[in-house]
Amino acid sequence: MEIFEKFTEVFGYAPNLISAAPGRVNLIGEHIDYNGGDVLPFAIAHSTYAAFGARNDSKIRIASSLFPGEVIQADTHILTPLYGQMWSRYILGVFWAVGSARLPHGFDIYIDSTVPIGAGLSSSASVEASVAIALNEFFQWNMSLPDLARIAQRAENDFVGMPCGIMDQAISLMAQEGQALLLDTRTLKSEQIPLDLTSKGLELLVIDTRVHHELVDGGYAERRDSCEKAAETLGVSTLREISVSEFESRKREFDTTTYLRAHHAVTEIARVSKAVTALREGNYEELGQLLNQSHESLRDEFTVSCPELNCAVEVANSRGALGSRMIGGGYGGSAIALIHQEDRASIESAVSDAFAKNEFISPRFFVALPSAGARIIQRG
Ligand code: GAF
Repeated sequence: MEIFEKFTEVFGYAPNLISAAPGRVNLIGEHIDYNGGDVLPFAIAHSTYAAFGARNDSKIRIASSLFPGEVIQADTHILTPLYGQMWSRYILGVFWAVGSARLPHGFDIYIDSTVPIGAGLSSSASVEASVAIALNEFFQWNMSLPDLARIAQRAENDFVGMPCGIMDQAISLMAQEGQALLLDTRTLKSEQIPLDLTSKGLELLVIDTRVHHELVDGGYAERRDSCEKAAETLGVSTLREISVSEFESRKREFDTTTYLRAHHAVTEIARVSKAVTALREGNYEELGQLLNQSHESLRDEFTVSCPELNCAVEVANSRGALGSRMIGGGYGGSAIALIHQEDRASIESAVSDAFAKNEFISPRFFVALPSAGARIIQRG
């Protein structure tokens, strides 16, 4: 295995443990995980791989194929938020969130990843999940997957400084092959929902616009604030607790921006439940319509889309997709299109042509298949 050799080359000895954790596609339920709603993500095959070698002191050294030549040095006893280079914070943050009292010693760590960075496919959470699952295994903590997800989220919120919800960490840890995860983001109770598009002649095409987003900056936090403010105005703890009709009836209590952002959230929460019904009934036309409505709402009300994502969605739909939408935090990254398998080549070429015509960077495509969650792949 390549990561085994890479670790050995950098640190001069063989690793004790190797873990893997996937990126994700969110089928529907965008910007809902910090509003207490249900979300419906699934894991993709692209994963982060992490190799660990136990040390006999409290030091941590981290190297990665993504940043060749750099070795980040830290110590489990003196970690403070924002320590280290940006890329290493997703790893160090998990150590910090676990707390030095639980860490008898440090590690040498090598990180490799096939999850495209900044593509809205949750590369950061896959790094956190690969570290959380490895530490849990190494020290035999027997923590539940939802508890590990909370630790990983805390790392990202308080060590990296990105006020994300829990969806990405939870799906990376809790995913099962062939299933989407219906996740209640308040309780982390979940249900696996079979997602077998292939046998229906369908597939989910991921269109990576290659426009890179940076979620640590203000847009995400601002939208989260608007939703929280709206919940406060309504006298509820999260927007999940308010129905669409009740929300509409109190429209006058909000300024336009807050209204639109919160309107996206309450309608998107309702769409997730409709999407689960559509999936259970095998009603893919309806699922496609819900993806389209989700995109329109993210584009026009939540305003987190961008010209490249809108172009991908419009062209895919005009070439026969049942429905399409941007996924993830937005401002770039990827879109998904629910398509008939036989349309894939023509949709890919039409989207590529439209991108070229608009002078956008060439997009990348892959078909997303619901894959397994975080796991230990080798013990030394
Ligand atoms: C990002 C965040 F990390 C998630 O928590 C979620 O809010 C998502 O954007 C939007 O649904 O991936």
